[in-house]
Amino acid sequence: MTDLILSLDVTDRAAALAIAKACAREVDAIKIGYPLVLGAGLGIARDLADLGLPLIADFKVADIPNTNTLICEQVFAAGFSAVIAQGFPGPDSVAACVNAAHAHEGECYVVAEMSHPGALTFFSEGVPEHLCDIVAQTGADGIIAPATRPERVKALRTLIGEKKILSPGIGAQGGDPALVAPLVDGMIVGRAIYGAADPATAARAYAPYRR
Ligand code: OMP
Repeated sequence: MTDLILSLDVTDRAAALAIAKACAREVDAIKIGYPLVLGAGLGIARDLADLGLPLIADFKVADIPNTNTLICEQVFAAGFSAVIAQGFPGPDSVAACVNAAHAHEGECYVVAEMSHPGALTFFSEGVPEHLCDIVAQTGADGIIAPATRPERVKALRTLIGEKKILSPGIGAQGGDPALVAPLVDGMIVGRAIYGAADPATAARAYAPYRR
C-alpha cells in the first residue's frame, strides 16, 4: 500500500480547509507543518478532523528530550496521529518523541535523509544509516527519505526493513512517483497538488501510484 500524503503547506486557514476538503477523497493523510500552524493556529488540526484523515505533524522536532516531550504532548493533544522528528539530537531525544507518540497511539517518523540538494552537506557519509540505527533503537515507526534520490531510498530500505518510509520530493522537487511509489509506504506531495489550479484533479493524477 502506498499512501498519498497531501503536504498542506499553505498559510491561510480558509484556503487550507478548501483544498483539504476538495482533495479528501483523493488522499490518504494530510501533513501539516509550520507554514499552516503559524498561519492558522494549532486548532487547524481540529478544523480538519471532520475529514477523517490521519494528520501528520511535520515539526521536525529537534530538541532536548524534555522539550521534545512537551512539544509532542501538544501535538497529540491537538489531534494529530503522527509526528516527524529529527534524529540528529540523538537517541534520547528521538525516544522522547516516540514515547509520547506511542502513549497516544500515534506514530513517530525520523528524518533519515532530506530531499533538497543542500541536504547532502550533512545527510551523507553514513549519517542516514546511523539515523536508521536510532530508529531501530528507539522503536520509531519509520523514516522520511528523499524521493529525489530513489537509489538512497532503496539503500535505506535494506536497513529499516518493514518499518515505514514516507517520501517527500515528488513533483515540485523533481521526484518521479513512478520510480518512488514502489519503494515507499507514503508519497508526500505538496505544491504539485495545493499549487495546482484544480488541486483535486492534481491529486487524482497520483491514483495510479497508490497501491
Ligand atoms: P513539496 O516540495 O511542495 O511537494 O513539499 C514537500 C513537503 O515535504 C514540504 O512540507 C517539506 O517541508 C517536506 N519535506 C521535504 O520536502 N523534504 C524532506 O527531506 C523532508 C520533508 C518532510 O519532513 O516532510
